[in-house]
Amino acid sequence: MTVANAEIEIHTYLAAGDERALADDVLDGLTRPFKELPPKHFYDARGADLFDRICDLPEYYPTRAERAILRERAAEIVELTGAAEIVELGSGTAAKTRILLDAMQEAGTLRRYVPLDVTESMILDTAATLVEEYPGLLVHGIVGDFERHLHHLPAALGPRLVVFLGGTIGNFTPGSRRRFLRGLARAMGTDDHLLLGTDLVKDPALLEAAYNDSDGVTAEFNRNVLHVVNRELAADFAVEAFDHVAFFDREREWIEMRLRASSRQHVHIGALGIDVVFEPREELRTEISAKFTRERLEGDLAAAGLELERVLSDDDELFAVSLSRPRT
Ligand code: SAH
Ligand code: AVI
Repeated sequence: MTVANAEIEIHTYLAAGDERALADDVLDGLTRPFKELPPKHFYDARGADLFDRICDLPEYYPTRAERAILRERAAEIVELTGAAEIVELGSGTAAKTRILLDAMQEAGTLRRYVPLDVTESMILDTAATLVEEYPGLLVHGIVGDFERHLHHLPAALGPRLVVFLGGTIGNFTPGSRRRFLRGLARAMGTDDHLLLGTDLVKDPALLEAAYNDSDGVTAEFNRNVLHVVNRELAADFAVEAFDHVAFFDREREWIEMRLRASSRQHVHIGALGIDVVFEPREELRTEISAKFTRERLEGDLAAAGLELERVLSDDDELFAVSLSRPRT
């Protein structure tokens, strides 16, 4: 643990770079018949910067739509929940979270912010900035994996709003998504609420444009995982030999991102002592981003033991933010 000052506590549950977890995922994912890596490895400092740039792209509507919902409904959310603290999973730069923190400050309930993210620099920067912006705010930052470290959340200081924004829940496959939500519901108290951002099913052309931006930022973000593997595991991916692919799977209703080898690739992964071959046009799946209908959302929350209280959407119904609480 690092205690920076009286307001800030930072707890780290990942070893530097978390090479071990990356090594396990790479060994498992690149030796399968259909190669795959989990999306959490996009987010080193460069990946986090690229994601920030994605959020500002004209094609990437989720951030704007979710921000509009929060601006419109933050006061109502705070009144309904009486939240004294926010626990944020995959907090990133906490850009939209400030809308909620402002509303809590306005209501006089704000005591603490508990961000949890795999990217240490994000947690450190956010903690330092927020204690300046909100005098008296306590920050308990957790550098960790929300799939493995929820049991390290501190005891609540009062009614808690657990926020999981950006549609990151869509990056789980459906079974893991329900398992994760169930674990989350169990970690919540009866006075707590979950505020969950979910991207909605819509015109495939709009969806596909959001993941194939004209500036190629998403392509760079996608390829970043190969830079991470090269650096952390002494691998020699020829990064530019992999093309960005993103398409909407209409049956499963999710966006799928892949990297496609433009020619035969032979990759040595030094830290694992293995060699991996990609045939020409062979693909590596790097992310799914599930899109939701009201039924899917209700089904997932109910299966997790969460009772849906509100579904808030933007004028164009591009995105939804739902409020739910553990069923008693
Ligand atoms: N909540 C922000 C950021 C979304 S990007 C927003 O709405 O804009 C996804 C964030 O989740 C990144 O900051 C990434 O580092 C983090 N993340 C991804 N997988 C994670 C995991 N398994 N555990 C913790 N954080 C994770
Ligand atoms: C963080 N997550 C919800 C984003 C998404 O849309 O699935 C990550 C992303 N991938 C490509 N663009 C943005």
